Amino acid sequence: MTRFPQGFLWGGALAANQAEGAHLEGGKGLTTVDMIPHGPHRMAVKLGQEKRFSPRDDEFYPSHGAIDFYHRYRDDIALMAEMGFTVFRTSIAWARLYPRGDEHEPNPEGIAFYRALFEECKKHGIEPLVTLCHFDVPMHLVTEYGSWRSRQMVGFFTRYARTCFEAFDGLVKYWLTFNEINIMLHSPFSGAGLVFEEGEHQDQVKYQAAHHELIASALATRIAHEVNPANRVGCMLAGGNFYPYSCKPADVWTALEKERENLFFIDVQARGAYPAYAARVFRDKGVTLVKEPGDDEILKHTVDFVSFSYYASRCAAADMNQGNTSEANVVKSLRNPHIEVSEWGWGIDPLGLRITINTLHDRYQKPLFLVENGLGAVDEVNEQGEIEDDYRIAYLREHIQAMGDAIADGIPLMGYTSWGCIDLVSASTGEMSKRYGFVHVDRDDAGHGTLARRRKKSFWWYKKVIASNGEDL
Ligand code: BGP
Repeated sequence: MTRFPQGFLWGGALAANQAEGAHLEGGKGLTTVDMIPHGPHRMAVKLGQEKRFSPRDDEFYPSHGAIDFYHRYRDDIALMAEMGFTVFRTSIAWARLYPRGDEHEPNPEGIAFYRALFEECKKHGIEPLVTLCHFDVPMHLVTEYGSWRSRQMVGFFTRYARTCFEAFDGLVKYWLTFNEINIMLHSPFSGAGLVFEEGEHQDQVKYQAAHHELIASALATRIAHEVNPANRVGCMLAGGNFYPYSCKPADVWTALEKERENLFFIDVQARGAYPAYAARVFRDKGVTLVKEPGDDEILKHTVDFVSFSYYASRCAAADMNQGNTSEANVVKSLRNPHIEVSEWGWGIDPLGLRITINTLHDRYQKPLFLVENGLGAVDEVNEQGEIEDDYRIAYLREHIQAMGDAIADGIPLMGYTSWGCIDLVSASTGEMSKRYGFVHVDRDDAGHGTLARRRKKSFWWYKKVIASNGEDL
């Protein structure tokens, strides 16, 4: 039986800051992620607890070189085409187009780079799916304006978004505004460029910044439709349902609250207004939102589809101190005793994907796009020079099966881009040894290696999956 519809988009995903490298080439400015070092200070910087306004000489910054996709994208796209990709998700580095973020005119070299990249995709019959902001705010906007604390960011972002829609019109049709927008609550510097003063009311800062991002996202959606009505714009959620740790009503309630915290952004982006529960949540947290007249009208520009990442489901209880916890994808969760975990403690739960897809569709009634999913694992190159990543194949097989089940549940799913189709820098650890790819890259955690690309066993497997439109798993 055919489960995946004709025209279902198959491919893989990466992000500029985790792949391109060349962090100061082509006129690019420094971004938040270029300040996040590998090593002991990493977490404090990501949380906005330690100020970093320029890189230090004695530290290693994985984004600066990454996998050199900036210079090797032609060969890399050819590998994706060889697997039969019909979609390729990447992001535009805002600071390649606007190095400081507040210029009036874009940097032509940045536009030329992405034009060439998207043309390369099109040459191979691959549809680009492009994230406008994937964890990389230009640093000048952080130091000068306090990043998304400032309402002025709305103007900077929409100017940048318009530039993208106009410059790449006819090449790119599928757009995402902010990657994993909900992650800014958990990782405020890497998520939104927020740095805190000691003793500051962090929730106030975060939710005000969130409001600015939501306004910017709604305006960008409107602009995309004005520039070309064929444009399709999505929001992007760090997904994975919260299960109650037990059937105690208090645990069920906590899971519901966590779920709402997660879905808060998407509730606004997909339904066009703040959800009913927001007022009480703001009251409890002591948050007072500053809105401008007309904001509620702006928010009515909803997205065309809902995209999301799914790595793991999560568990919550009224008492989060019972049992073991995990921080899969930076969201605190109790360890679910009923499922296996990856080497990094991320729960492996394919049925959870079907549950998440069903929940999102019941709630939003919009087409869905799974734009990140995969298993981060250590790969060994054997004596024959091969990488037998059967564990990755097993993970992906089960999750693709779950996607097929959700389609059989009647849910419109547009496509699937597995995360890190070529090995890249891990967002959480900054390391290369946490690999997701079908293609291996010779680079280690300290940035050493030839950068040579090598097809893994999963490469041949995924090629077969795509060729059979998801039937031959
Ligand atoms: C998501 C991010 C990605 C990516 C992925 C895997 O949060 O959108 O950028 O990296 O998670 O996470 P990690 O790299 O930490 O394993």
